[in-house]
Amino acid sequence: QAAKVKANFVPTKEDYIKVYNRIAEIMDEAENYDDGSYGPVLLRLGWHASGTYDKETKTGGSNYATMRFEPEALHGANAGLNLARNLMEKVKTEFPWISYGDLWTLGGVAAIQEMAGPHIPWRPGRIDGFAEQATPDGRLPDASQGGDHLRNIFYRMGFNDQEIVALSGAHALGRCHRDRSGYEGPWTFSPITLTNDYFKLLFSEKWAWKRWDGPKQLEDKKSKSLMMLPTDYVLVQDKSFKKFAKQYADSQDVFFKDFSGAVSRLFELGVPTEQFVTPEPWIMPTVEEQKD
Ligand code: DDH
Repeated sequence: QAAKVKANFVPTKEDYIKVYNRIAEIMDEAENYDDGSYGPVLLRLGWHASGTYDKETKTGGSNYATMRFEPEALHGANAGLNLARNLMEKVKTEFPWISYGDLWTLGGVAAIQEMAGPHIPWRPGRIDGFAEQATPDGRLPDASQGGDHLRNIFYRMGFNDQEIVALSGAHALGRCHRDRSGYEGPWTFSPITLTNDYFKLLFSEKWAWKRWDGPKQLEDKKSKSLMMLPTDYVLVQDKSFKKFAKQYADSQDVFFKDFSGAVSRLFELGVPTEQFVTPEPWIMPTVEEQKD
């Protein structure tokens, strides 16, 4: 594979925009899949590749794309992400010069931006690593747990309460799949458009434990078609989390601003600064913006 890459080829921002555009195209080739877009599952790939970071040992994170290797590929939290990795593999064959870490995080950026979210400042520089650099199981959040667990997991990555809440707003997108996580259903009525509806619904709806044979999850009493995980519901139970959740329910602009900052940082976890090709992250234009 590497032999096919011209030795002196140094990709520019324009080259990365081409990759972004190809990802955006593939995202839409999903007529018969879920809600009509692969965007949500691509975002989940970028997040799970990054969210393994441990600031104490400086291990994990998006640098080495170790989810390519077993056993990390088979960790319970990553169930279903083989689909997203396979989609990204198509892009990789067309642009063999991009590293997997850059590709997967750029996929997350494209997913958010093309699903009407804010710009996510992003820059390339991640390198492909080895199976030995893979992280142990248990670094990603467990949806059945409470506030202490959320804090343990996200403080380990270096995030604070506000960032935990902002990042969780990603659940405005996508859905749970019985055959992946055991949970079932979407969080919002518009799962392929990023909005602050996740926070609005947490406050506006009455949530009750779903009566079923699956894992403990909540459903909205009115439509019975939406869901919340125990870890989602904690955001309106815990006083500190609730304050930020209310701010985001009240203002999509405030949510977008904080979400953009937190995701940008999330996607850079574990990448030594000197590896980045530019001191300032780029703003990648959306497909729509490129038409102007
Ligand atoms: Fe998540 N998430 N996530 N999540 N997540 C699931 C789906 C999606 C948790 C558990 C689950 C974030 C935080 C948390 C997305 C993005 C992000 C599913 C369902 C579970 C379970 C998987 C399936 O069955 O297909 C928990 C717990 C947390 C937490 O404790 C905070 C964050 C921070 C993000 C992010 O992107 C920044 C997205 C998108 C999905 C939808 C995937 C899909 O296929 O649709």
